Amino acid sequence: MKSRLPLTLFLIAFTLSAWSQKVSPADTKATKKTRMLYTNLQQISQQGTLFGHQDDQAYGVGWWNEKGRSDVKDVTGSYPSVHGWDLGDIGISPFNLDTVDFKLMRQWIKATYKRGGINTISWHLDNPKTGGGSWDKTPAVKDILPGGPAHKVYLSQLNALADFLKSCKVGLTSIPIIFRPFHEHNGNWFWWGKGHCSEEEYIALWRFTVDHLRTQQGIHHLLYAFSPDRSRLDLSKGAEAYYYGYPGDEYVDIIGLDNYWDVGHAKNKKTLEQQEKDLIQSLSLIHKIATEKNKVAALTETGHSGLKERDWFTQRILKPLKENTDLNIAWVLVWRNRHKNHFYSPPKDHPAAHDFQVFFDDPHTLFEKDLRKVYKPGFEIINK
Ligand code: BMA
Repeated sequence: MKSRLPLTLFLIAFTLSAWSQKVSPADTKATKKTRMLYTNLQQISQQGTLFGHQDDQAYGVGWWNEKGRSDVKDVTGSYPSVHGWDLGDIGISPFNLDTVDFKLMRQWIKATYKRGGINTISWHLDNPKTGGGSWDKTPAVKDILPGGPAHKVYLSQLNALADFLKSCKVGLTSIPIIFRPFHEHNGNWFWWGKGHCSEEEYIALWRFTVDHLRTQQGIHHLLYAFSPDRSRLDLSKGAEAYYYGYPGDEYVDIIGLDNYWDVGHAKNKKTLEQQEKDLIQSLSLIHKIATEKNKVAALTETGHSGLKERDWFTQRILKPLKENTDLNIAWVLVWRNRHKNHFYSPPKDHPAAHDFQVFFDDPHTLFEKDLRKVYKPGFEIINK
């Protein structure tokens, strides 16, 4: 009889290599559902790209807090699959910096989870030293670290954030959340940004924050997203530029990027072709880093305010993603629809709505309706 040894060895090696490539969260105590979400995000990124929208259920162009409404759903019939929220002003006010009621936000986070969508939270944290907003650039990072004169103030803000995150539960299950603090830190517009603290201080702040949430607060339902801003990232320097402020692999799950620059930013004078090349280069950079580190890459913020280009979604986002399916970008998230001059997904009847429908119909883009079981083994893509 022919020996089956080579086949058995091959199968063992194959299983081991598949196993070793599976991502696992930086938090070794991450909950089962958080782990599942992370592995599913990795798989999703190999098959398509999720679509995300900030504050999608809270308001849109010309409406505020209408049950079940969403500008994205008004056009496509589906909610986005990724829902962005922001905890700026938590612990200080019942409303976030953009006047979203935190109680309602919690309900929308729960509803999203129950429908099978994904929640991600950013934090436009007020300057703990001055009480001014995130854009108050008075240097503060050094002073809020342990031993610093404003450490207590920061701790109380962080603990308020932790209380909210802990309250995001359905029954006994904590809802997995992608947490994206201190974003765009390579830019100089926030108090945690470049020029207002040293790189070491920024890293210390990130690590302190994550350690505190994990150890003191016992929070294990978070995936952590790191997201520098493309406009301040020199692509010719590649990974070296990306790693400015990188707190370490034990502190990051999502290799993110905010990129409004290569998708038609008003100040970007490069040709469309060059912008597209730069976008692809920037996504290929995060893809490469994520692959090397066995993590997941995402375009954590993008968009074109006011959508003056009618075919922005298909030409600026879908085309580059479809032509480069090996980029493995788990999601793209566009910013909020505040009013008729500040919105990123087209309201119904807007000239860009038809193109957004085409974007939605494309098999590559994944909305909430297209997904099942993102928190379970063997997630499924349906409807496409
Ligand atoms: C900016 C704008 C602001 C908002 C901030 C935080 O891009 O939308 O109006 O306060 O994001 O959401």
